[in-house]
Amino acid sequence: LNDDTMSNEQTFIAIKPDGVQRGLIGPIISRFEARGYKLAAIKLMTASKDHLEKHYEDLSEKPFFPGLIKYMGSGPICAMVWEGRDAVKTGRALLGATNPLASPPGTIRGDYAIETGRNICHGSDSVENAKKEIALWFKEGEVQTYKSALHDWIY
Ligand code: RTP
Repeated sequence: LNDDTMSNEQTFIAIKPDGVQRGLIGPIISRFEARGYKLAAIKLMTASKDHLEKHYEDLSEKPFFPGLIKYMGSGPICAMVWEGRDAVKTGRALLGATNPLASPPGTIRGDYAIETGRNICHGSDSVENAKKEIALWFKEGEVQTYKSALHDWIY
């Protein structure tokens, strides 16, 4: 049994509107659960333009920014916090590459997507950004702390 701080690492994972509308919430959640991560928060939310512009503020100068904001606001997003050892880096590995065509089969994008502009999911790219994103998408009290049955068996 190992209680190091990395096993408490949290990442923000979102299923984008195309992923929600295609019925991929279940399969995506299953992969994080099967790998041994613990769900700490989840909600469906249609995000405002202002909220999405904050979420993607680092990309505001990119030519695809307006289209990205429109796509992300086109329907509900499934916002989640997943917790466990190395959750940020391994979460990105489970999602695959930004361009789904560059993402091998076995990854979420490599199995379910073919367009960068419709790549069904988002994952934080650093621990620092994960903290920012979790604070943007969730209020205090919406992120749960509990000991799951996984704990004794995965760690
Ligand atoms: P995300 O933040 O959604 O997890 O994606 P990422 O880190 O893998 O990629 P990033 O470069 O941060 O881009 C954010 C999202 O913008 C859309 N995008 N479109 N048309 C384009 O060239 C283009 N490039 C990026 C994608 O939806 C990407 O996930």
